[in-house]
Amino acid sequence: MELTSSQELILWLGTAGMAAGAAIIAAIGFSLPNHQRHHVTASFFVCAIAACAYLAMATGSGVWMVDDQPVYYARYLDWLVTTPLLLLGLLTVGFAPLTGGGEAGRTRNGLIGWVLGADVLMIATGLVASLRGDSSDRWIWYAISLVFFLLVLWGLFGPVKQHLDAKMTPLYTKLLGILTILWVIYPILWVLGTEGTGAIGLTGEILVFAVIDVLSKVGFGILLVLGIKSMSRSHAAA
Ligand code: RET
Repeated sequence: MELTSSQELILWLGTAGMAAGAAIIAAIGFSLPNHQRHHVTASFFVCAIAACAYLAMATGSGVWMVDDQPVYYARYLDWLVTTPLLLLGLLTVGFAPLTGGGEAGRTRNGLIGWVLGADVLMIATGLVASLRGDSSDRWIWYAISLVFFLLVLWGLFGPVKQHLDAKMTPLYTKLLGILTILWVIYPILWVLGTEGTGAIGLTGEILVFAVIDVLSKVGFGILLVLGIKSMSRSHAAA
């Protein structure tokens, strides 16, 4: 499929935005104390992976034609890996340090399994919905994906909140609020875009996805590492 020049430009800007985000997050990481640097890795790789996915799309790959509509499966491969990493980054910020050994660690792993498992299914079933083309059963897959999305949010707003570190709770709550607002836009855009009802055209869809992708990866990652940085500063001062 031939991209129009404005579609190609948006995808190149997306590539540049993600690459710049990875570089900025790495740079902030180097200013963190050693024991806090692990907070940077997930956010860095989220942006690095997305930069590669955007580069693939800008250079014309990562797309299949289904019922005469382009389906950018590269997005879903990106999301399949980056959304679990985003969630893992958020959980790492929030969770209290483990005490009591054995059972507490297993409970923690169970919660991670819940949130990440539901998230992977949300993206995988969303990809199936996209590949169903004009077939009306795509809405069944869409509904299944939506159920798993709600399970992700339930995990993050419910059980995970009982395992937070008191001093990390404000940062966790702020990041979770931002994540929820940004992530809710995806299923809405899917309905409006070419894979759903076609109310907005392909260029509009590529543009809005690029903007929310950059906000939910670069913006979210920068806020996360800056949040950690300001907390380690205030603890050093205390
Ligand atoms: C789909 C369509 C089916 C229903 C739902 C969806 C949700 C997608 C989400 C994606 C988040 C992506 C992020 C990317 C970062 O760059 C698959 C669109 C519920 C929530 C955060």
